[in-house]
Amino acid sequence: MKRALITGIAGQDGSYLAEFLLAKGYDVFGLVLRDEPLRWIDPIKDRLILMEGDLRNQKSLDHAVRQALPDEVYHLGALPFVAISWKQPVLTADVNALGTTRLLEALRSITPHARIYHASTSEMFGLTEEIQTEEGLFHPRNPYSISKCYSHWIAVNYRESYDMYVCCGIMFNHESPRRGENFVTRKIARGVVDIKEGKQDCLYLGNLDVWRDWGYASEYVEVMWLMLQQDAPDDYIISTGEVHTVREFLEEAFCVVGLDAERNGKKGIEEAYIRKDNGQAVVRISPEFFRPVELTVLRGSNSKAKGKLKWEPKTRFRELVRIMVDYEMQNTRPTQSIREVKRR
Ligand code: G4F
Repeated sequence: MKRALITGIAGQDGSYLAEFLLAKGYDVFGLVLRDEPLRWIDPIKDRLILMEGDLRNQKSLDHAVRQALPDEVYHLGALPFVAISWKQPVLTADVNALGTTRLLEALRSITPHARIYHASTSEMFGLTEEIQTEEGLFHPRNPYSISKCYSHWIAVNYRESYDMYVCCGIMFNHESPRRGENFVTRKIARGVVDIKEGKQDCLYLGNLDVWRDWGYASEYVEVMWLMLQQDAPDDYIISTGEVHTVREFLEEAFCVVGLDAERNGKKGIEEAYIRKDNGQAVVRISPEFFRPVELTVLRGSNSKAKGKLKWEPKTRFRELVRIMVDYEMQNTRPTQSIREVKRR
């Protein structure tokens, strides 16, 4: 039986990957923070070997690697929220950049032959309107993506310096019902369902006219595994190649729940979406959700992954919106106060 170690196992990608590897017969070890919510891995918790650890603590990583003695390592643990990274730039760098280095150091000294997947991100491309390939230049525009550029390059450097099998998956946005509630897709999916069910009056959003290449997270974990089954390590973009705006996601979500609302006012801070049946505003724009610097378009070419790994995404945009909204409709929540809703 192969042994896999996953950092960030309790998150969206970690939980899908753990299910995938268990189905393949792996012994799956996972690193979790003390008091981390384990909701998504709860159904499979008894089949996992969970270890407490923190990417800021070298000893805990050494211990986890010694316990797991992994054949494969999936390094997904990170502080992933772009907007928060401006508020916590030092913590972001410590966890994402130095945390990766600490993990690589543990692996280099304890299991140098383990195959390693590193979760890199499309955010590294930053200021660009082009469709990106693996050769694209990086121009990161926030503390999160700057920390990720460091962790990407240190991962590449361990491959080149020590001949370790390290692959970087440059992941474009990938979403699912397990997405954190602060990310815009989940926030919209939850919000429109709560509005439809009368539990929330209005959803507050930021810039609706940014374009993202949104894939379905549950399909993206297979390709992480595929990267580690090749003859040689390499880096790959993982994306759909298709872009849509936040506005399109919102309007599609309205369609799925059957909410008839139309835009009122000029696009931007003054606009609102008004419900046709009662004239109430169901979406307003709030400056607090705008970022100091925005990435207008992020779009990736997945040709290399298609060609070399024989992988391609199946779930397209409209289906993804439906999956996320359907999940919220089937998992209803108590009514929230307006203050709680605005804080998200
Ligand atoms: O859902 P988001 O917060 O994701 P973002 O910033 O694109 O980052 C995600 O994808 C990256 C891969 O490209 C990962 F590296 C990263 O870890 C994370 O998984 O925001 C998407 C877009 C942004 O342009 C944002 O300005 O939606 C816009 N937006 C508009 N209103 C909003 C909101 N974003 C959030 N979170 N909340 C809003 O109310």
